[in-house]
Amino acid sequence: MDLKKFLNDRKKLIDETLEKIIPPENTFPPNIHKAIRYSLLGGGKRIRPILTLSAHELVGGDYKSILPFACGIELIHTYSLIHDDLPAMDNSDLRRGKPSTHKVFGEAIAILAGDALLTLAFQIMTDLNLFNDYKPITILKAVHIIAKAAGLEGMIGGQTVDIETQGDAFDLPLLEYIHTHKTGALILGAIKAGAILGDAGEEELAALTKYGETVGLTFQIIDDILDIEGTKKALGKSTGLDMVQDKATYPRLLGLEAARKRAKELTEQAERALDIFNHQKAEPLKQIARYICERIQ
Ligand code: GRG
Repeated sequence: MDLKKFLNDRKKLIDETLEKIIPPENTFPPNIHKAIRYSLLGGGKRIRPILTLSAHELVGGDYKSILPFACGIELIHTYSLIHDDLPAMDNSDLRRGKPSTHKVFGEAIAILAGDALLTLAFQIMTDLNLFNDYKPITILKAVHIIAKAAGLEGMIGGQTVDIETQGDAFDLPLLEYIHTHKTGALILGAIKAGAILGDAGEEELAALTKYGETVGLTFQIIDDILDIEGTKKALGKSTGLDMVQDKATYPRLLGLEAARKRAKELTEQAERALDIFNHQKAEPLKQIARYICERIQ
């Protein structure tokens, strides 16, 4: 399997769907619509919706019928990036290779664009068209998973602890709470929602949950490593912020080498979790796990 082509093809489909589901630029009021399009389109790896589509396919679903739902998760992710870049949060000037949303549109519009993306995501994930192909209870369960992942029990919980513990001494349990919630929860939620929409059986869902937990944590460990080793140009965002902001990160607790080793161990666990599936069908998710561990941008 050619992973690069697979990711590019899926990204293209996701980008086309995003373009269809968000309002045109000239919609009134213009500034917020411009800000939404600026932050959402033309950048981003789209890894979360790709994971949703792949988990859905792995349990026998047709990924094309959940494209808008998967894009809803990308909207939530983009909102989190806009808010994360604000001066009150990470205070970052660069995102996806461009000036951050608040740098171009001002803080008020950036906050509102984030809020609008979050609510629009739930509007899209509950669009009536989805009810032609999926049972209401299945859609409800998938939306519930995403709400939990994005909210207090997930991303917001993690972000809160991340911010409130800056400058403090930290240990592994605190670090893993931050990572599994701030970043891991939405990645895990994206995978579980795809599986649930595909009517995954209990064993399948447990395997994909283990996969999602390990891949989600790996994603943030690598993000921490790239904050030290990566370049602004390749990443399209500012680097070195973790050290300046005195943040709890894997490399700071364990050192770079041990952080990489932990990411590799987790990736092996992620791949093993998928052993219950047909080898060929599980290949995309296995390769995505390796890509997350080895990514350089
Ligand atoms: C509600 C005010 C308010 C703020 C919320 C929840 C939140 C702020 C921020 C979420 C935390 C966050 C942004 C975590 C970082 C996750 C991460 C590694 C982002 C980068 O993801 P990639 O590499 O980015 O997938 P692209 O650009 O490829 O989509």
